[in-house]
Amino acid sequence: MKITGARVIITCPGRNFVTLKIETDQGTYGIGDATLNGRELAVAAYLEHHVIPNLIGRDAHRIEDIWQFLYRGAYWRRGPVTMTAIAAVDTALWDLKAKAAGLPLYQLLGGASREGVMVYGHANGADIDSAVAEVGRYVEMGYKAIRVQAAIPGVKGSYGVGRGKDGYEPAESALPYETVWSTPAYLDFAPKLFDAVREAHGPDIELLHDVHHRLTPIEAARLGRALEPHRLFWMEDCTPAENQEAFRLVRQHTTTPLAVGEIFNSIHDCRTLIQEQLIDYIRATVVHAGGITHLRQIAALAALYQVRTGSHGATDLSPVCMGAALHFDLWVPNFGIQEYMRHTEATDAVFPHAYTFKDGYMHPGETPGHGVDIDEDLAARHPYDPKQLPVARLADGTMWNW
Ligand code: EZ4
Ligand code: CO
Repeated sequence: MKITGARVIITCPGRNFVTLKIETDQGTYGIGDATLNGRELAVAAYLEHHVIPNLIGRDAHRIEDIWQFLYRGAYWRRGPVTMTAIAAVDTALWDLKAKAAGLPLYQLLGGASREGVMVYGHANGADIDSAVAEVGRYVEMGYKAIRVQAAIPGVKGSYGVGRGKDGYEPAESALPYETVWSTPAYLDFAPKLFDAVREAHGPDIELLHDVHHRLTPIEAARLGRALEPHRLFWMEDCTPAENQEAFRLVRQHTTTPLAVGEIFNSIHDCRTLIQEQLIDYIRATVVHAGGITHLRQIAALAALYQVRTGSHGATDLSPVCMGAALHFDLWVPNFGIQEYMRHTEATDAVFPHAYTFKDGYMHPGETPGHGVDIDEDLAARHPYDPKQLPVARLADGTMWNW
């Protein structure tokens, strides 16, 4: 099964997606997600100029060797752009191999370890009451687990909350929208939000919350403690994780479970976090962490330390990543939960897929491959629209972590 061609397809059905399509001499093709929110063209250029010329003529079955060639062979290792490009190749090759075998991808990984993949949705509110109502809407849709975010009073552009449009999509303008961050206002507000949600919806529903890298370790420890009575499923990205040792301090002070990893691209980003059992869930994804080939190494390391997976699944990860992630999730022994932020109808139309949602669980389907396709004619009708993620500043103007 020789690779005869590879192309990058960029489309914007409401938001930007980058897809790699690899074709073979068998008349088959595989696709992989290559979307890096706000930095799409960097990955596209890396693929077009530096990766695709290396693929032509290779045996598409040699997934591991191609992965090693692109990783070791590049000399300049790791980083989000490189690892997203490698992930796109890897995902497309797994898609091809599974199609060649006539099997859904999860069967090649080792078969199903469970009947369905528990997912969590996003309930966002402009205030506490609307967040509580939004949780109710997700409960009615069947979700067993729900992430809750609400606008902090007096704080411009709180993370995770839409600003008057349908659906939350943070990359909303060509140049970054400037938000303001106030740690004192947030630390005062967050426990009140979860008081109200637990009071309205009871003890059974699983609740999650994303701090989005905003706190220092000691502030994160304080929030974790304050939220212990609300029994969160996890507190996410409570402090930046470039310094993995920072989590030692958080861990010493709270039993609230911790999740980290949506911006990680390598096993080395989380080695200390996992080996010292500083986290409970690792959120690395197929698209940003080197594809299925690398993510399964991360998951295997995590399994040794009872750390479970909780892959990122925001709308900037395309349905192609979602499909591949669901195959991974159905197999991976130490699965925890999968994020599922629903795509728009326009996006789903460009990416027809076999995966389904029912009663809080998803299934990748039984279509050979990862079960996600791209309608190229429709994709071509949605040209690229440059958008970047917001930035955050403190009240005095100091740049902060968005
Ligand atoms: O801000 O994917 O848990 N989900 C998140 C996301 C991220 C976006 C950035 O592109 O934190 O909403
Ligand atoms: Co997050």
